[in-house]
Amino acid sequence: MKLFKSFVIISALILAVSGCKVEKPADTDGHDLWFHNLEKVSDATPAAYTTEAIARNEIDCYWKGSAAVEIKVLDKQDEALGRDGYRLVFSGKKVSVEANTAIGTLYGVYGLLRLQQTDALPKGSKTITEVPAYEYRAFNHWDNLNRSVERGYAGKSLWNWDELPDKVSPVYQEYARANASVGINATAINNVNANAQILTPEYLQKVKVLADIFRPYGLKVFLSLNFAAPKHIGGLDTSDPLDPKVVQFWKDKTAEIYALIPDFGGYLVKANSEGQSGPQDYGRTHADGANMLADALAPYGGVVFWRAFVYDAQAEDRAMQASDEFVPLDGQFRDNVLVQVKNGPIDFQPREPISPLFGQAPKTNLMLEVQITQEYLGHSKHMVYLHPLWKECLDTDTYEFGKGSTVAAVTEGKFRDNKLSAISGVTNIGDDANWCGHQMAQINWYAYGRMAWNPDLSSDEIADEWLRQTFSSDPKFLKPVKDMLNRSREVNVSYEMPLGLHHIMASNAHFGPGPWETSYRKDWSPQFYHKAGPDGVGFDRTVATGSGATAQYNEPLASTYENIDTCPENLLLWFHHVPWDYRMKDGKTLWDELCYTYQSGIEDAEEYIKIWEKAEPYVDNQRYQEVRTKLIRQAKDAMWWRDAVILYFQTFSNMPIPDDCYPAQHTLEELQQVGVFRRPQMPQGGARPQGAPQMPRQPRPEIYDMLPDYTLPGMPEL
Ligand code: GCV
Repeated sequence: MKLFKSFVIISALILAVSGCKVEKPADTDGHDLWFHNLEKVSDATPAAYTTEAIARNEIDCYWKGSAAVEIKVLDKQDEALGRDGYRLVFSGKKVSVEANTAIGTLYGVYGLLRLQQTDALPKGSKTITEVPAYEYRAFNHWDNLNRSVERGYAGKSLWNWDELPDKVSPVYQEYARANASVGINATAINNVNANAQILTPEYLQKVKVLADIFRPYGLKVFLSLNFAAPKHIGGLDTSDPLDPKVVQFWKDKTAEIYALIPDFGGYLVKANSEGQSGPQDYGRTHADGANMLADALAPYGGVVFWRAFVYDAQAEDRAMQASDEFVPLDGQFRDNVLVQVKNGPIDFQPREPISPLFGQAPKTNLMLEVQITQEYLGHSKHMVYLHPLWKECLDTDTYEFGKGSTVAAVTEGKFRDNKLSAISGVTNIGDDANWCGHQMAQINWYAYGRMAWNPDLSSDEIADEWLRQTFSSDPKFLKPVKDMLNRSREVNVSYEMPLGLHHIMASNAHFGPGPWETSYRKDWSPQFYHKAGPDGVGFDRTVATGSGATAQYNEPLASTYENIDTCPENLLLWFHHVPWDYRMKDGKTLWDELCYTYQSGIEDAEEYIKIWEKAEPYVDNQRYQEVRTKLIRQAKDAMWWRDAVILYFQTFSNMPIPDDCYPAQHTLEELQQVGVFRRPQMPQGGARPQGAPQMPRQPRPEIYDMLPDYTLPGMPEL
């Protein structure tokens, strides 16, 4: 008996130890996104292509609980739930999904399945109420009609315009379902650098097919419009928003769209920005342009997302321009216009302060635009979880209406009578099998949706949800991989643009370092932003000696940024021009701090590889290998960034790289060659020379062939 007991104990111990050995999951290309771990319990198909039938079918196919699930559109409207909110009532052997609308119940069904998949179902009776913070939770596709995607790194556009309207890809429905599952309810399907062709009858028929597919999933179509469409496709000789013919053109066009798509969302507009036409071409204001479109949409309940991303080459400080142009227009926009503001005042850099406009236009419906595609954060080559970046912006206090006027509160409309509210994200989706180019970039799609629904969710909570649904809930996988994701934005800042440096990437492709580059437009030139010289580095935006941008913030932010001693060090070089030997709070010189920050970024990127290798047993081979290959590349790119930026700055600082940092592997001259092949150097501020080549928008595939190879000092075995 004793012997038997010992045998049992030893066997249990062996089992416990070999418990580390998990069964290797089957390979996947990642196309099933965060539905990956949903197990089918039935092969039922929806009874009809309606929201109600889809909601029922999702439960029939995937609900594993023993409790019966009732899905109920409330007879008596519950104001607290609004249009999209839902309630999950758990009681005994029943779960009730309740909402005011069918789409509310569908969100509730996805909410319930998420609780199931993340081991978060309540044990006893409980009621969970969920109401989205924003009315419009929008996607912006920068997809062109030829299926290229501006700043897209995941293949071609999903929309196959040549095949539409006759041939319909199953991907369109998969896309709508994925969006509904995280609450995204609006999608502007074409590039803001818009081709007016999208508004022709031929294209509108194609758009209608997409809208019909998206409708049961609660996804409204928006169109980006070209402000010059009256001239381009309307046969008019002007696009002046105050010209009656132009007003009529937009009224007719809008009526034509609503006849095809009764729940059409509205227009997204980039006007008088980066060469796009706009009301200013006719001496009119942004408000004139936006209001004219808003009036055309108003009878149908449509809205205008009017972008505040404006700047021109002559300004002393690009960071000030959106405020300079839009603050004087505060109070002039119609109720159904939302002014769409990028999170920072320049352009989706790895770190920016908030756009000051969030705190300066109390009478305007302001909405936040974030970028999900990683234009400046390593494209789909680098693993960067972006929620911490977005959350930093949402949580920043503008102080506009006193303490607590965070960007989230302002954009949610907490201080306005008009409760119209919206948020936009520039997608990272293409026709790649895994949708996003990088398996780990799917988290940014997921996180965007969850954030748009609930801006209070933490990065950690969202990463936890996503990893459990997409990979594994095993703590040995979950904890280290989640930690790695949570740190990844800060790591990216460390190896690309630390301490407030910005816009020092190689031009055009916006990939890799290019601090030495000049451009025929000074505001596209990295040197314009870092201003490195023998006296130091950084953009002086103080009122005392610089551009005065700090004054665009409300107190106490303005003085905090103005004063070098109180300015957060992670934005130091954004607001100040700082001597190389300036003493940082930890006693190091600015130069050493820069070197050590880059060094930490490289070491962290190297550590990702080790963490991922330990996660190997929990991940199918296909996704494991794909991610590992990209992580190796990312760590090498971190070295590349460091070498390029530090060696270039060293020509001004004349200070050594500290001995305990990795030595440079390549010379500045070698690295500058990479740049030379990518972009001809042009005199700063000069005009584009006649016949100068128009450089490609995307990185050339051979970029790594031009780049000398890197070894990773912290990873000798690679
Ligand atoms: C769609 C940046 C990007 C452009 C983009 C623009 C915008 O400048 O590089 O590709 O154009 O932002 O947001 O309109």
